[in-house]
This record gives sequence, C-alpha cells and structure tokens, in this order.
Amino acid sequence: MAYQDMRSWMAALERAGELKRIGVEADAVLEIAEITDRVSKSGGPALLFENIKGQPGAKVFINQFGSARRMQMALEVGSLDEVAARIVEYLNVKSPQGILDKVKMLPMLADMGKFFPKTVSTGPCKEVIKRDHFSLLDFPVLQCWPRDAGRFITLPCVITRDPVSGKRNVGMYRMQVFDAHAAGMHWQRQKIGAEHYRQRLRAAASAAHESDVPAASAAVDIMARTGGGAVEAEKLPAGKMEVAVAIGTEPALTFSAIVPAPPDVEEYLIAGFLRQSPVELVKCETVDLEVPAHAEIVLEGYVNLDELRTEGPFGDHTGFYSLEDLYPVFHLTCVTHRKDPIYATTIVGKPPMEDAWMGKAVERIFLPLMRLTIPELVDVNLPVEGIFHNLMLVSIRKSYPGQARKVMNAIWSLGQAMFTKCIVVVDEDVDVHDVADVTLKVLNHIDPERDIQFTLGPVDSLDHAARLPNYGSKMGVDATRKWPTEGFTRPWPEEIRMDAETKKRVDAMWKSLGLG
Ligand SMILES: Cc1cc2nc3c(=O)[nH]c(=O)nc-3n(C[C@H](O)[C@H](O)[C@H](O)COP(=O)(O)O)c2cc1C
Ligand SMILES: [Mn+2]
Repeated sequence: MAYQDMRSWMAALERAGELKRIGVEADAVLEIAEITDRVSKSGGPALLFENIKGQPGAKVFINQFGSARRMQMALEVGSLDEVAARIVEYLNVKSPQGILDKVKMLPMLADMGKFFPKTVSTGPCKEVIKRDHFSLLDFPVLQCWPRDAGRFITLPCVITRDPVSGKRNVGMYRMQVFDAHAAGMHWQRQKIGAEHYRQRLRAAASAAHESDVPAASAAVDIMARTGGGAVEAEKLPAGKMEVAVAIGTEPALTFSAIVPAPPDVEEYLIAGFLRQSPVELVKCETVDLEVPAHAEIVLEGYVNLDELRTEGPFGDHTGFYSLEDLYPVFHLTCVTHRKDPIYATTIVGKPPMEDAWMGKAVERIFLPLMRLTIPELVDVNLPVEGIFHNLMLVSIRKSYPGQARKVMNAIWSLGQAMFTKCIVVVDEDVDVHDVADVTLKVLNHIDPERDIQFTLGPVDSLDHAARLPNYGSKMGVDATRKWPTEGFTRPWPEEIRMDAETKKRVDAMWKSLGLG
C-alpha cells in the first residue's frame, strides 16, 4: 500500500482535500515563500504551484508535511505513536523458547525482509538523462527570504557513501545555487555527510603527507582547519567525493533524510521500515551511488576535498538568518529526471512551519529509542518555539538521587540531542505536553542556583548566541521534587486538589446554579 512515488502521495493528498493547486502566476523569488508562510501558519494544505513566473512548465510542490494529519498520512498511520509501537515490537523480541516461539517469529522476520532496499535496473527518474546540457537554473528553486544569499534547494536528499563500510547515508542538507553547475553543500560538521567528507580528507592527508609529519597529526591539523570558521582551503589535500541528490521522493524517504539515525543505519532501510516495503534504487550515470528509482529529479556530482566557499546567509528555522560560513561545493556532472519533473521544496523561518511537523514526528518516533539508553524516560516534548534544539521538556520516573542530572547528561550524549541548549526535567506526574502546567511546576519547584546546571560542548551550527561557532554552553534544569537524600530536608507541600466528595456535590447542584 506504500506510496510508490511522490506523485501517488500527491494524488492521495488531493483525494483527501489536503492539496491545493495554484494556477495564478507566482514568482519563485520570495512570492511562493510568502504565500506558503501564510498557509503554514494557518494550518492550510499542501500546495502545488503550476504557474511559475518565467519558468513555463515548472511545478513547485511545498508544505507536504505541514500538518499533523499530513505527517500521519505520509507515514500511513492513524497516529505517530503507531510507528513508535512498531519499533517497540521489534525491540521487545525475546529469545525464542522453543520451536513454537520460533514459528511465531516467522512473520516478523518476513516483514523485516521488506525493509531492505532493492536495486532495480531502471526507473522513472531516468526518463530524461542529461549528460551534456544541464543546469540547476532549469528548476524553480526558491529564494525564501529577502536577505537570503540567493536561491536554495531546501528539501534535497543528499546521498553519500561511507568509504570504509560502503554504507550509504541520506541526509537533508540545503544547497545554495551558486550557478548553473555548482551549489553549496551545507552539511553541518556533526552530520554524517560531513563525516564522510572528513574520512576522505583524512585518507587524502595520510596519502599526501610529507615524510616527517605523521599521518594522524596531519589529519588532526586538517580537521582543526575545517572545524569552525578558520579554514585554509588551499592547504587541504586534493581529491573528490561523489555525491548524489534526490529531489521529490515518496514521503517516507524524504522524511527519513531528516531522521537523526545512528550513523551506520542506512536511511534507505529506515524508509523501508516506515513504508513496510522496499525502497527501489537505481545506479547513477556518472557516480558510484544508488538513488531512489522513483525520484522526480536526481543531481549527480562531486565535492572537491580542497574547495570551500561562503554559503549563506539563509533565513533559517530559528526565525533568524543563519550566518554565512564556509562549506564544500557540489559540482554537477549529470541530471536525470522524470518527464515534467515536479520540484519539491519547503521553506523554514519563524515557527510553526512545515518542519515543525516533521520534528514532532521525530519526537514521537524516537521516544522508544531514547528509552533504550534512558529507561526512566516517561515522555518528551520539544515545543515548536524551542526549534527542537533549544528546548526539551522531559519527564522521568525518578528512583535515585541525582537521576535528573544523569538524564540530562544522557541526552547531551545521544546523537543529535547533544545540541539541546536547555533540558528541563520533571517528575512523571507532570504532563510535558501541557506547557502551562510545566511552567507552573518547574518555576515553583526550582531553587535556581541549586537546580540549574551548565555544561560545555558542541552546539548547533545555527546557534548564533554561542561564544564560538559550534561550541558553547548548555543548561539543564532539575525541576523534579528534591529528596532528603539530595540534601533537601524541608517539608514539600501538597499540590492543591478539590476532594471527590465536594466535586460530586457541586456536580449535582451545577445546573441549578445557572452558571452554564
Ligand atoms: C527542511 C530541513 C532542512 C535542513 N537543512 C539542513 C542543513 O542545511 N544542514 C544540516 O546539516 N542539516 C539540515 N537539516 C537537518 C538534517 O537533515 C538532520 O540533522 C539529519 O538527521 C541529518 O542526517 P544525517 O544524520 O544522516 O547527517 C535540515 C532539516 C530539515 C527538516
Ligand atoms: Mn544518517
């Protein structure tokens, strides 16, 4: 039943009244962004712009994930907790106790077979193959905000290969269009695409190092130069890294590119798990990578190891422009696409935007995975105004002194949760999704000097307040009730609640009071 491609997903949206076609001419520079922003903020539908100024035939598909309902439709569930429940099912597999248990496990194992991607000989993304005459400017790439450095591809699935394990990564990293054949490759330094790039840099450094410098320290030196602003690209070793980019894929695959998966888990597998059907892949024409066979558009190319270029500014999901910085450059070697390709994109800016719903889906789906290392975790809320890396509200089942701080440290060491600028830990009886109740209880329960803890470490590249790019402080608030074993010996007051008897009596007299 999985959506085979973006077009069948669009058809499903249209049938459900969740897609609006726009025939009025709109400009890919700013106008589409302003229209989409208004629609996003009012909980409106996905949009298909069919009349792009100056680009006859071009089509822009945007806001596809922009509501709770569409996010559920994208993953074909009635509630995102269903996906979490499916993960738990696999995590809970016990060793079979006998032949009967083994037989019972067979359907599950058969299901797992469906998750693995399948390479096929060709697919719709090869309907048009352009080896000689191609240009990024052929596509209706948006400029989203007035002070953006230019047009940015905002919903690309960027595919790279780990040179050692051979595994493929799919990450969503925006690409600033520099010219017809070059774009910025904005993989932030903690992301997997960047790690693949560094692996190649390290290898090139060891191969090229001059006699007296040990390979390892040559590599460390290169990492220092590419890590955080002060970059001397001319001193980087030469070499190339192949990259492919798929734009306009079926929704589970697009979503998998933003999922903060462990480095060694291929997103193609995650997408297969989400859609319960294998992702079909085809080989690229000019690079040794496999791309989704049903993609609307595929860009093939490479990144030079020793080339960095200023990228940004870009109006980001923080609500501010992310500052310019140096990033690698993607050079195009071939374009393949479907006939009349539909260009898929998104805009980010002040929340809530489309990405808020994608982030919420990550929050729900990752809860059971977080519980693997943080078993006391009851629930998590990433309020959209906290833009995902600024604020995490967590409730825990506290069983020993100091546990809230242990949980903070665990979160700061858990993949991309390391970026969380502020973690607030509450007891299990607080509903983290009731932000008003969280505010009441947290502020009542803390003695700020005692309960706030700071730590230093990596921060999100988009954090403009940190003392240095990518490096700064983070704050944890222990708002759990303090115990005598934590040095708190004063009595703790009871929460105010009306007794059941009185409530019942008032219920009985309610109508006669004439209060509505
Ligand atoms: C719309 C959108 C745009 C994004 N743009 C970027 C980006 O430009 N650079 C980046 O490093 N991460 C960006 N992200 C976040 C990454 O996609 C996310 O961290 C993902 O988990 C990275 O995959 P990886 O772990 O395989 O590197 C973006 C996310 C979304 C939803
Ligand atoms: Mn990944």
